[in-house]
Amino acid sequence: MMRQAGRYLPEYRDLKKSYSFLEMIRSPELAAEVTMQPLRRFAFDAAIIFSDILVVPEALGQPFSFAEGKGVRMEFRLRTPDDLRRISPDGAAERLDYVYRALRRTREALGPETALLGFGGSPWTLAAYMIEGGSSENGAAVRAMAERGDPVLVRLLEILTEVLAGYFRRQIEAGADAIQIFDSWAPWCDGYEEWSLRWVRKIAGLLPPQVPLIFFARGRNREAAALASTGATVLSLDWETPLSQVRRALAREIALQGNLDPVALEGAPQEAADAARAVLEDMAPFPGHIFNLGHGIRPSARIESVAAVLESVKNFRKDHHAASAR
Ligand code: 1CP
Repeated sequence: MMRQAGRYLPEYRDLKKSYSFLEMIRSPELAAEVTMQPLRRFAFDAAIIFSDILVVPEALGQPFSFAEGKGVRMEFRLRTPDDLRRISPDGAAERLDYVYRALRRTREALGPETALLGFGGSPWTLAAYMIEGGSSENGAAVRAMAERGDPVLVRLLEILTEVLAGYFRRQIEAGADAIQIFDSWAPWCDGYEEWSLRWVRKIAGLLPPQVPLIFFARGRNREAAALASTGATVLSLDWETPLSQVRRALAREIALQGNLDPVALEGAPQEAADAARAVLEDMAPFPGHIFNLGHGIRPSARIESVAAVLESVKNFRKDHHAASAR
């Protein structure tokens, strides 16, 4: 449920011997280096900056740590008006300066042909981490607060919305060509419009309209029309449903990103290439497809299979262009 950067690459695991994850994301030099690692091996047409969604709660005053393999721990749980006074939006976007510096470095290192993605969590997903106090099985506390319309949750969502809009604007100024919003805890949200979508829509309205906004809402492929109503330019989808099925349920103006099952990269190269081709063929009749995994790449992905998938995508495009030129 998180992205995995280059954990499938030996050069990433080497760096990991000298630095912790948090040291790497806080250092613009190391974060840029980790972002570039896969690009040196593979001709991807986009890179996503190496960071984490939890840097935003930290900038608000709620630090976090990782229990290796055991998920996230926030320094406290935010549930009462008193807890709310422990965080502050003032200067939060500025405190994330190390992310903007990492973006600037990466933007300079990438060629003009390669897009750079900035990102952040949705207000709902970040509120869930902040209220639960870290990783949680079922989001019981945040769900209960939503259920009773708790003003602490409403205020927290307002704060997160404001800070995220500033954070994304600064990421764009620092060279991000597009922004991806991760709503990883969408599955916990009853009343999705009220507790998640309307906040994402507010953020979308505060960003420059020419910059693509990619929205990933885990487990919500079937509500694609509602996701599109946020004003996102692209929906990033998991592999629960074929993209063509989502496409048919939608107006034409929104692009779809996805949705190869990341497990396919653990298999043999030929099988991985075939699985990628199936995703491409499914969407071939429609405009506006961005090929991607349906979720983050896994540390157990095989390098040869990543290469085979990339080859498959490049060949498919070539064949397809040749066919339409005829
Ligand atoms: O060394 C390690 O163990 C660190 C593993 C790791 C990595 C590589 C974490 C911890 N975060 C990341 C990077 C990351 N996370 C990126 C950068 C790009 C990339 O790696 O390719 C991005 C975009 C994220 C986003 C993220 N962080 C999400 C949303 C993504 C999604 O797919 O739904 C979430 C939920 C997180 C929180 C997070 N970060 C890390 C973990 C273990 C978790 C989940 C904790 C939990 O809920 O139990």
